[in-house]
Amino acid sequence: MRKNWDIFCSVVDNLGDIGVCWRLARQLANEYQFEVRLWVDDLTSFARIAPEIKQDAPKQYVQGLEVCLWQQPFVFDAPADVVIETFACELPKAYISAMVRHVRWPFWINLEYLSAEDWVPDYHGLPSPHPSFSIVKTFFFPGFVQGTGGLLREKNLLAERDKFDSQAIRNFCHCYGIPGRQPDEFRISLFCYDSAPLDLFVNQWINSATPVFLLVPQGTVADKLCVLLGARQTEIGRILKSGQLSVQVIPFLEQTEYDRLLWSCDFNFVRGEDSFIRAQWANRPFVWQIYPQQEGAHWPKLNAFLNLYTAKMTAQLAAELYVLWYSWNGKGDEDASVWSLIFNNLIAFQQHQNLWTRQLQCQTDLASNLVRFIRNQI
Ligand code: TRH
Repeated sequence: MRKNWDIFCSVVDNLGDIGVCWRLARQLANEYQFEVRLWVDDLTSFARIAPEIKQDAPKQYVQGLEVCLWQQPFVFDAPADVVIETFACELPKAYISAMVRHVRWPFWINLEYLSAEDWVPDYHGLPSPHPSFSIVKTFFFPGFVQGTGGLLREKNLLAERDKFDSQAIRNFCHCYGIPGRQPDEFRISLFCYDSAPLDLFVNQWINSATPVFLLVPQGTVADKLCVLLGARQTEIGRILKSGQLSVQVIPFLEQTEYDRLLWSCDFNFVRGEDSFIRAQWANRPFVWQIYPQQEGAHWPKLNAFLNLYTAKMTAQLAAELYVLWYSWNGKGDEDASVWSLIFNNLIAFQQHQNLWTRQLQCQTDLASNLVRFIRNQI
């Protein structure tokens, strides 16, 4: 078996690229005992989700793998047995030349972004010949259905989630100064882009029939919320109140701690790619804010996921979910009371989520699919 893996990650913006690469790298190193090198061009972003990362170290060993700063000039010894180019980041030319010259060509995988669109199973696994060299790379597409590369899911993730009981939730909250739950309180985590229609939702939560407790990791959205609630500045830990709504800004969490936040809440707002997947493994009802692209290119992707996700819902429930998700993604009616649509049907949404998560669990996870793919090539 080929045991050395190089994963290349270029942080375009936000944290999804490094979020996915870090997860995959750890899984390959810790569950398969491969020698993994993760090349990253932005250690500052990386350190936000993994605080043990030293931002000035060109090379460091963290959690069972080697993290290398991808910089110019690109210095390396030899290419690995398996090379993963993530999200179409361009590998250094010197590295490609070394791959071509190598006595045994490395397997070259292009790990793509997640999409629920119909074409994904047709393109997953297709070869892409290099325009100037005879070496070929293979497209690897994550996905929600048979015939795709599946989703990232660590071996023990679901068992750990199930062990995370009410005492564990209390301990977690205690660590971050989050107060214990009031009996009828509804707890929400919020991770979204600045473009989300916060004021629309905040008004509905202020006037909610039930107390709403919103936990928001530090960042520009947290700042915006504090302004909306009349605070002069953001203070981590302080609880702001208005009507039925309480808001607490918490520190930006280490990546595995973020999972625990999702498990501690009744409902999660997530975005991008990685937190979107984690919300599904958390098995709580959620809303996804998709990464907005130019000319609305993200809408077909959002619709593809919604079609799949609501396929087994009643028409009424699906219609309500569409209204909420469209509204959160910026295509809503300003006056609509979208939150109550969801809130009044929480049990049905949770039941549906149980079904959906169980369905996803039947798929092989992405790392296992990758390893199997490489083994089958030999
Ligand atoms: O940061 P994102 O918006 O990333 C996006 C998407 O990946 C998108 O597809 C891509 O094109 C764009 O980046 C460039 O959202 P995402 O994918 O959820 O990544 C956030 C990561 O941050 C994820 O790994 C979870 C992690 N996280 C923490 O570790 N701690 C936290 O407190 C929070 C809120 C998130």
